[in-house]
Amino acid sequence: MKCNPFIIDTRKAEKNELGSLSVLETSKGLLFAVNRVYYISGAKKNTKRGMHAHKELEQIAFCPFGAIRFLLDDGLSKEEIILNEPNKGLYIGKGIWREMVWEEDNSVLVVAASMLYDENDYIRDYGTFLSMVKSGYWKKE
Ligand code: T46
Repeated sequence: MKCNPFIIDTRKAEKNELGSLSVLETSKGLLFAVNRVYYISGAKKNTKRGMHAHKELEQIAFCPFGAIRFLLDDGLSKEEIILNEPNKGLYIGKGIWREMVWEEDNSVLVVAASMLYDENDYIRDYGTFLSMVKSGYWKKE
């Protein structure tokens, strides 16, 4: 079953003049076993990325520096979420079409992912995504 995206608050283990240390641990906010971490840096304001959904992949996205707007679409309804706080994560499960827009130069996107990179898990055509939603692809579990 797919699940709508939602914000996860990381635990602040430290906040003082040395900075802020935020953490997610297994069974305390980290919702799946992490098999891959990737990050995107050096993107300019108004950069657009994403434009795809995943068949099975679950992810938690963080923006520890800057601001990134997520356009999220489950095929029936759409929502926008801005990540701009280092202590917030955004859970994005399977079957969610996502687009990301860089709101500030050099905003950093860090992602913890449940699976290794697999191009076969991507749905990069919006029409195909909508057909899969309509056919109940994510309801058959
Ligand atoms: C997602 C959003 C939030 C790899 O070789 N290994 C990897 O782990 C990843 C993530 C990408 N790549 C290659 C595949 C493409 O040739 O890097 C290139 C750019 O990937 P893509 O166009 O999919 O990047 P984004 O920013 O559109 O999407 C990425 C993730 O791919 C995707 O899973 O949910 O960030």
